[in-house]
Amino acid sequence: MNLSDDGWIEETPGAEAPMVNIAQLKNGNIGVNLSKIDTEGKITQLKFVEIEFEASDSSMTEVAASVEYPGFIPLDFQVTDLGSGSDLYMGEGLQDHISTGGGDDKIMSAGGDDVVVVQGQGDVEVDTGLGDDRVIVEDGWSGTLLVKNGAGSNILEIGGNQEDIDVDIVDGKVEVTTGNGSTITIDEQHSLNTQTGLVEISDKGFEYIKIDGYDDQGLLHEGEDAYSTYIVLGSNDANYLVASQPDDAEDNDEVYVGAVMALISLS
Ligand SMILES: [Ca+2]
Repeated sequence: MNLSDDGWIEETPGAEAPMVNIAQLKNGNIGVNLSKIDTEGKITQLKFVEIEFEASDSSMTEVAASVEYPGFIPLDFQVTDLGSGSDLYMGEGLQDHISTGGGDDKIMSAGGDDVVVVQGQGDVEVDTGLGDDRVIVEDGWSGTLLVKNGAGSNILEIGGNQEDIDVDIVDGKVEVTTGNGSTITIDEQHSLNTQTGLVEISDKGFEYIKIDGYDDQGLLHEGEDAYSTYIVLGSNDANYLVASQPDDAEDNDEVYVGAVMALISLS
């Protein structure tokens, strides 16, 4: 895009078209979402901003901003930004977007396709409930995180440099040690299929963990070099793991299946 002198944005021929959605959120604030559409019609999420409008003086305040809103977002999320203190938060049976703001938080996001963003520092428990939920651990978070999901297509994203991420099974639970030594414990990631005798990813587990690619100097690969790694978590048992192509994976991304013994089927 080029910025012309009068402030209008002219579209560069052949470039990806921007798309802006503006809608009122359920908490009364205004949600503004920016995404782009490539020449093949694929939509890429760029930025979401929540704005509080004060009618008495027509002032607008940015309440929250994130790149991480998933995909082409419906703007009817119930958006909640918790503060830096230790919060106990019970979501509703609809689409919650909850940011912890740090602290020893306990989040129950209940039904709906929820997004929970874990931030700052603290010992956090997240129960996403039923639905296709996404737990995003922000770059810079430290502490302990215990995640329980209900049934659904659940995804875990871990921000920051995770080139040295470590995954282990402790007392039957998956324990992820992140690049800064924090631990993420995942309850009921695996379940035994009694018919095959093989251990599978349970419907309460994460379909995959998404991390971004960093270079040898510890810098995030950006632009054309940017890529993400999708980790499908096996266990120490004989596994049957299905590594389906993640919806948001692109050409240069890699899907990594981690297991001691695994029968792998790509679909
Ligand atoms: Ca908090």
